[in-house]
Amino acid sequence: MAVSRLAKYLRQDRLPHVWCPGCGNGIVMKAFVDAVDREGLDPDRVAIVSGIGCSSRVTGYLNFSTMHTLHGRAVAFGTGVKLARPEFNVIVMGGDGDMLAIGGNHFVHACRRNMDMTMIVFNNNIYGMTGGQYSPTTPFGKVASTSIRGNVEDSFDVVDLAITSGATYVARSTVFHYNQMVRLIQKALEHRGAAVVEILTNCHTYYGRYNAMPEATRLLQFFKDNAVTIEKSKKMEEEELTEKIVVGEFRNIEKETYTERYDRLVKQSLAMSQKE
Ligand SMILES: Cc1ncc(C[n+]2csc(CCOP(=O)(O)OP(=O)(O)O)c2C)c(N)n1
Ligand code: SF4
Repeated sequence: MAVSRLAKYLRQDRLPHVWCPGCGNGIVMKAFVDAVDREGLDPDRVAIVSGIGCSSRVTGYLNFSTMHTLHGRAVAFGTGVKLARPEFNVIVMGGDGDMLAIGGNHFVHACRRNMDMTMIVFNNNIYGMTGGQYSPTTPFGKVASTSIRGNVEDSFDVVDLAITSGATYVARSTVFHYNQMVRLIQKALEHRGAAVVEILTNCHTYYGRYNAMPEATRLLQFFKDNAVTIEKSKKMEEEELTEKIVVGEFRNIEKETYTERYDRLVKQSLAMSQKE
């Protein structure tokens, strides 16, 4: 059997993975290595950081410089890596719980600072690893193990949150839209500054089972049926957009990054102290 051109990016000795059969995490992982390959990135200059959760286990399988850190702290560790080794392409990956609940503070401040790194949010609308508790992206009314009669909270819109916080590249796709997902991750990897890519992914084991979509394919079908492009969404009424997943590139602007500003400040300070 021909070995995939992407196999070299995986730690074969760590396989098989721990994910449930059909879990979308594997699709995101493949899309990521596909994007790295298409971009021709030097694997020795790629650092990937994750926290804790099913999706965060991704760093165990990826054959780059990786750090599997603490729940919610991946963005903080990623920031440290970027400051220490600015020549690295730093990518932070994690679930909606990890990145937006316990790690929400780090997430918004990395966006605000325009930290030069890519943050990939694996949004399965639930805490998968710990048994299906609701998360900040569980939609209102949906069932989780901690909201058995329906979630009473409104959810975060990850794209809106990232844009409002200051991220300079923001995009959304789903695990059904493989080619789009690869393209958007590629653009995020190319981007200078804080890049956020939200990927809607299936946790059929918990989110799907609690919400009448117990098979992976049902959730993939949901993503297929409910995704609308940004262009199309602009022509739709607000009520028509309920439950729809607007996909595509929402923001892509150029702005000086945190590390660039810091470099400039250091150079200015050195020049000033030499004059004194
Ligand atoms: C400080 C801390 N609090 C709580 C936990 C328990 N915990 C582990 S994973 C997780 C949630 C995972 O959900 P998410 O980040 O959405 O990832 P998923 O498993 O859905 O991919 C929690 C609460 C922990 N490990 N450490
Ligand atoms: S519990 Fe959910 S997120 Fe975790 S591996 Fe299974 S399907 Fe994937």
